[in-house]
Amino acid sequence: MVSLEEELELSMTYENFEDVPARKAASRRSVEDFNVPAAAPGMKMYRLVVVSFGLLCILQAALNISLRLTLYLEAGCNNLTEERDDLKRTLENYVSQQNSLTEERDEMKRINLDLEAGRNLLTEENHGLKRTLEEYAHYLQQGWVYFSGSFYRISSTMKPWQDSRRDCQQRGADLMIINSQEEQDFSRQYKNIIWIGLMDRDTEGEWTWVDGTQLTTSFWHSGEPNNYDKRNEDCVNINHHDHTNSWNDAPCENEYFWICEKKM
Ligand code: 2F8
Ligand code: CA
Repeated sequence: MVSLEEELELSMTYENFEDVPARKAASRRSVEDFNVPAAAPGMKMYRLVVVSFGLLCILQAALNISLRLTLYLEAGCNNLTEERDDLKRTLENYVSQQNSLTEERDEMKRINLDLEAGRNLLTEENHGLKRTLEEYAHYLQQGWVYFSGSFYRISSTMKPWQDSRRDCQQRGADLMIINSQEEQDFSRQYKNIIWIGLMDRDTEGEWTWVDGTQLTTSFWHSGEPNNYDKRNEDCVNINHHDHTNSWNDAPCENEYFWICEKKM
């Protein structure tokens, strides 16, 4: 607040009074007395204007400050909003990248599983081929001959049909089954009489192969099977090698060479 003395001095400066000392004295008295009005109505108005001006200045300053503060806060707020939006975009990018990476990882997992399955298949196939190769090497070393998917072996001794068959079975094979012209032609290269895996021991006249199948394609020699002299000719051999049709029925107890077949 402005003191009375200060107001007086201000009044003197702007209003140019002649009797300054007298007024100063009067003013001091008014200050000292307190109860006595120190200024005239013009002075009051003047004071009011000055005080109002001061208040306006203060108000102006406050408005300036608040305006600047508002602008400052608004700018800060805008910066924060931009930063927040930037962070949001960055976060969205990260999430998007993470989703892409997750998809890539899952795809790689699927490919890996497929590759593993393929490798397992190849490994199994490889083992199978190795076993087959070992088996082929084994039969070739034992003197077997390969023809059209089977190995064949001619015996070096003669035996009845049943013993001949047993020998083949002990070698993991059976007596030869002929079911094509090619096989029939192949069988005729051996010039001895040889047992094959065909018989009608179970039912007379019903010719059956050793794998249980019925005879369909046959290569009987002319006049065969004849159950010659009613001697129970229940087993079949290759007898007439010079003929395409070379088969003959003969008693199973007869001893002949034999031919084993191992299907591969
Ligand atoms: O040993 C039995 C055998 O004898 C002859 O063949 C050599 C008979 N052939 C003919 O009679 C034409 C076979 O039928 C017989 O099995
Ligand atoms: Ca016969």
